[in-house]
Amino acid sequence: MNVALTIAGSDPTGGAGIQADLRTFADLNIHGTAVLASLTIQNTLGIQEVVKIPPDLLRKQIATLLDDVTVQAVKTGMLLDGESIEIIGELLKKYQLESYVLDPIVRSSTGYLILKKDDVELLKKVLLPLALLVTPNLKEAEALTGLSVRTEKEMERAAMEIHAMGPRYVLIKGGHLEGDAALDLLVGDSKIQRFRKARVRNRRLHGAGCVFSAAITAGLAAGLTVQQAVRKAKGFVHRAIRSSVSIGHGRQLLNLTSD
Ligand code: PXL
Repeated sequence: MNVALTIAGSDPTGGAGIQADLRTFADLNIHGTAVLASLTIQNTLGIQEVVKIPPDLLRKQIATLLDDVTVQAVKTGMLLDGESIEIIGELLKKYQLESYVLDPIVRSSTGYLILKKDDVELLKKVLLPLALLVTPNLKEAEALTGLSVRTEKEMERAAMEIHAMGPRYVLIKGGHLEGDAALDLLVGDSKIQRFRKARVRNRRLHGAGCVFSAAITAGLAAGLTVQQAVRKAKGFVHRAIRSSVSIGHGRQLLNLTSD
């Protein structure tokens, strides 16, 4: 059985976080394991509060699982503080987790600040060099580099800068770029690759970033290359966005039910 691990936050709406990651793994025929790093109090209108998991409990959850279970790929999502970042860095090394996808969440789609500036610096120092792939959106690319990232040219420059910080691959997601195509840029292996899909318009979504990085992690757990995993995940996310659903009064969620 191929096994993937998500270390992320709880989202009670099921649209993002651990809940969405596990459903994505299941949809892609991967057994999902999950360690809670944070929890949120939220509905589709936004986050009201975030709560971190005490560091010793974070460490014990990961170590106990990995002392027993072999995982083929791992992703991290919502991390709230430097101590969690340090613990995860230490354990990724200890258990030699090489297929590691870092989703560098800085703010929620509704604008709630997740990671403070000092902790973004720590994430860059500790986790970026351990990542096989990091998946910033435009705002996160700006937070990682201090550059403006609003055009295709600026995406290229930021991807190069982030690549120089140590990850094997960088995928900048251009979902919020102006224009008709959703363009993502993958840098690694001394190449730049472009992935385009027609943009699905007029959707105010929550959780697309989580589902994308979880789908890539599932592909890696199944033995795909980074390029293959990104291509397959992009198709998966595109379909789930096209059939996105409203369950409350705020943002829509990707449709992760199988048809
Ligand atoms: O989309 C980022 C994200 C990740 N993880 C959790 C979240 C959110 C956004 O709200 O709640 C748990």
